[in-house]
Amino acid sequence: MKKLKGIIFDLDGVITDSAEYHYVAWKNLANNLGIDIDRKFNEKLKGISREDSLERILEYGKVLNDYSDDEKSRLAEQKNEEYLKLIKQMTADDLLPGIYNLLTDAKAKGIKLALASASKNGPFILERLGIEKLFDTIVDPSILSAGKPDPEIFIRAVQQLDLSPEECIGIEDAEAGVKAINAANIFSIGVGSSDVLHEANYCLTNTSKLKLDNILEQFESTMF
Ligand code: B16
Ligand code: MG
Repeated sequence: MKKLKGIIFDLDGVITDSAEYHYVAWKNLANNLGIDIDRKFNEKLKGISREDSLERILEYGKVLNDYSDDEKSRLAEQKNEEYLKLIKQMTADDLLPGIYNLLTDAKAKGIKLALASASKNGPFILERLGIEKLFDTIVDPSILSAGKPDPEIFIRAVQQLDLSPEECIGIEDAEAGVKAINAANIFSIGVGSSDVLHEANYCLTNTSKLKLDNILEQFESTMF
């Protein structure tokens, strides 16, 4: 029988709802530039790096060519400053439902845990949430040559865990993230709307449904 040896977690929208803080910070920045973004557009920013998110917003506002690289760096920094102010207040209470139990249940079974987040603020957020010690490894997004939906971040997570893709599952809330997990040949779990995450091997509406027993049952019974 297949044996699950590693779980690779996305951060924003899976472990904690920092996706909402990203949205608030980007919306404010975009408004200052005369661009109005809504939640539907924001779906396209989930899992996408800070720099690429800014490009997408400027493109959406049809002003991509109006900014130099230096100006774009400053704008990205400005967004991050506002985002940091929002996430500084985070505590263990900000863990999404079911996540702490999933992490500790997996640990108790000897399953290794990795973080595969596009966020450069990942280690800081894990610390704020008090769960950094539960993770065996964190992929550093600054060394990636391509972001999600490219599979690189998940391939690196598997390597850092010293496992193979078929021994792992990946959990994501973003369309780009599910695509990245699938392209890495890892069993994918999507958390959120099945309209957005229909490519996932297993889709759940929210994190409270992420129970280790269910996950093991799905993983073991799916031909992969
Ligand atoms: P930062 P994930 C991603 O994290 C977010 O979904 C995305 O909205 C954000 O732009 C990206 O991290 C970069 O974050 O600005 O903190 O480096 O979903 O891959 O955990
Ligand atoms: Mg996410």
